[in-house]
Amino acid sequence: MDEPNRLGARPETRPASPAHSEAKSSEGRQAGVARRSPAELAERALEGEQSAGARLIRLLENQERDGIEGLKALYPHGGRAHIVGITGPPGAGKSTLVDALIAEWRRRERRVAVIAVDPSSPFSGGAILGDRVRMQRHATDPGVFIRSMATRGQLGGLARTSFEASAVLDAMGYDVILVETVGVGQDELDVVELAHTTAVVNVPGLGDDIQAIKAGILEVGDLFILNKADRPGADETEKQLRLMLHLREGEERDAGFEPPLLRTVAPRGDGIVEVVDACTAHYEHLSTTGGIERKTAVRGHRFLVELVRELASEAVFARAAAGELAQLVDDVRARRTDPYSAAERLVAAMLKPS
Ligand SMILES: Nc1nc2c(ncn2[C@@H]2O[C@H](COP(=O)(O)OP(=O)(O)OP(=O)(O)O)[C@@H](O)[C@H]2O)c(=O)[nH]1
Ligand SMILES: [Mg+2]
Repeated sequence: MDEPNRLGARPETRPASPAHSEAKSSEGRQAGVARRSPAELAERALEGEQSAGARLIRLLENQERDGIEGLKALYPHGGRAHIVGITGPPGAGKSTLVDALIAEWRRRERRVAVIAVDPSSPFSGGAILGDRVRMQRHATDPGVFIRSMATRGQLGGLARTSFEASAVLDAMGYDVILVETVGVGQDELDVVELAHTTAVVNVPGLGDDIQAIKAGILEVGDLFILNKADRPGADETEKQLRLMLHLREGEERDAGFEPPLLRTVAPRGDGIVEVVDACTAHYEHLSTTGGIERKTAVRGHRFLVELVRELASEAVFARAAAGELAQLVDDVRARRTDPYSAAERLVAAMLKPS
């Protein structure tokens, strides 16, 4: 490392809060990491220490203060990673594709991080297990970082945790960050907003369903993958997809870039070189047309607004004495006042100089 102390912070100056010590953590080898201050974690993460990055991501996932402090220190170092979203229906082969894509990007000497999001199974963790198994061969490669996370259904869960995790991984110097998510509703659209490049995965035999499934996400794909091209019906599905892409023409998200449709057989690695080439071409297109800045600004705006909302409401409730809140709830219940007036009073109380 040429600049061993890029953060300019002395590790000893920020003792770890005892509240955050992970005595009950089952990951014994992380015990030392758990005792580190946010500044020290950030510094180690910048030096490429994966366990420090993993620890920060976990703190952020749990919405702990130390995670946010660490991210503040890391944030200025990011902005170089290419974030690629991989989305598509359950079982389409996304994890198998990601596994093959890691191998190809590694062959090109890129460092790769993966965030596999499972929005669907809050309890079983089944898909997450699947992700781990499929990407197992990369687990010991120091140039690869794989993190699975469940959103547990909380509102904006994916948007927030994947934004924060990708900011950490970006600062850590990963060249490519792959974000895998099952194509369901809002989570999928969140990924689109997070990623520079969105790959939409399809499989043969979706038949008429394809119309319904693709209605929303067809517009947002930068490239389309027809995986399981070894399965019957691949030609028919490709024909349908091409027709739909043709209908979409002229309303491309990034003018001048025509989203390719690529066939893959992920377990064999067929078509993977072409997918990586297409991702790279899309990123280059963005780079030369101001697209990176545009996307970063949109994402930054959205995240900033969300944070202001959160901080402002926290401040309101912190200022409202517990008794005052309870009184207002009671007034609303008894219709002595209405919820609008009650909310206005709480917010006005916060805005008053203390
Ligand atoms: N025949 C064939 N099978 C494939 C292909 N790609 C993946 N599979 C198989 O499809 C199954 C699902 O693959 P996954 O990679 O777990 O799919 P996924 O989209 O990540 O699944 P979820 O994360 O659970 O939504 C596995 O049994 C894979 O081996 C392919 O190109 N051809
Ligand atoms: Mg998967």
